Amino acid sequence: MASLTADSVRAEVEAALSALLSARDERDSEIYEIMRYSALGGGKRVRAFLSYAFFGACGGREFEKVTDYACAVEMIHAASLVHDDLPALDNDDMRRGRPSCHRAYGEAQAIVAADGLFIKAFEVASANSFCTPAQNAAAVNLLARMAGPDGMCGGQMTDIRTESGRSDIELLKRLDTQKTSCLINAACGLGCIAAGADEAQLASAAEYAYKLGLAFQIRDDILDIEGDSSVLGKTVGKDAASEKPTYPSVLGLDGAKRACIALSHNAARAAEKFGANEYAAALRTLALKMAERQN
Ligand code: GRG
Repeated sequence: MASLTADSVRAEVEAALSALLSARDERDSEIYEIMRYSALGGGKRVRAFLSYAFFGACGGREFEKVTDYACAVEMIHAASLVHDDLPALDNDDMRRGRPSCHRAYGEAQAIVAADGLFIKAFEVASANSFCTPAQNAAAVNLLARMAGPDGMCGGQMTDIRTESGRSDIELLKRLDTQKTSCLINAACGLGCIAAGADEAQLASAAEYAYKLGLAFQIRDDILDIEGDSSVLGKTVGKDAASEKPTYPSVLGLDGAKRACIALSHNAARAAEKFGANEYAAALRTLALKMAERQN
């Protein structure tokens, strides 16, 4: 990779995803078609970018080492969006500017294709031929812990319970940390693992990830109020319609914006621990832009 930009990461990761999500037997073409619809249909690739940037910030230079790990995180993320859009969860008709997966293919097909993506991610991370078996084991372990019941799935379960309910900032912080920051932490940590980072670097990456992830989710909630559906590629106003507790509903819109800015500055400071190289600079810039993102 010549230089690390959002476009260069997107190109690398989407080419790799396309290769990884190709049916080996044409009788399996239906599930692969639906998995490709969900994993290749747009998306900012923020998580993949984080894997690449942490790989570089920890001294890694052969970026092919991190590609399969970045793809694994993007597959889990895509699977979670498919499930999140289902009628039993957020019931959203639009995702990434197109009909959500169940609207395009049917509910049963969407559930199963998301299961396929979720599990394919672990196959891919466990078999990264550019990393050692010990690195792959560490990568799979981190992914499982961050996506599972103590991470993203646990956060989603709390989210279901708190719908239409009362909330406070501590509950919301825990919920959003699990639902959103944990997978972002997996993305950052996998970049570190691919680069052979030490425990101190992994801990600094986690500090960055948890701050950035929370800022990311708060901005998501703010955009649900004042964002533009055509720019976001999804429906807006859903949180208010379902009376779902969010940072803006608990802190007010201005309070949520202040919290988002403070967290993005804290994340930028955490990135300073990685020095003055271009990758650490990209991590700082990403954090500082978080409070302004429009999609
Ligand atoms: C079985 C994999 C699986 C998951 C089940 C449904 C669920 C548990 C978790 C949902 C978690 C979720 C949707 C959290 C919200 C995270 C979030 C802010 C998503 C939006 O991410 P962006 O903006 O999306 O990066 P793009 O489209 O740009 O990739």
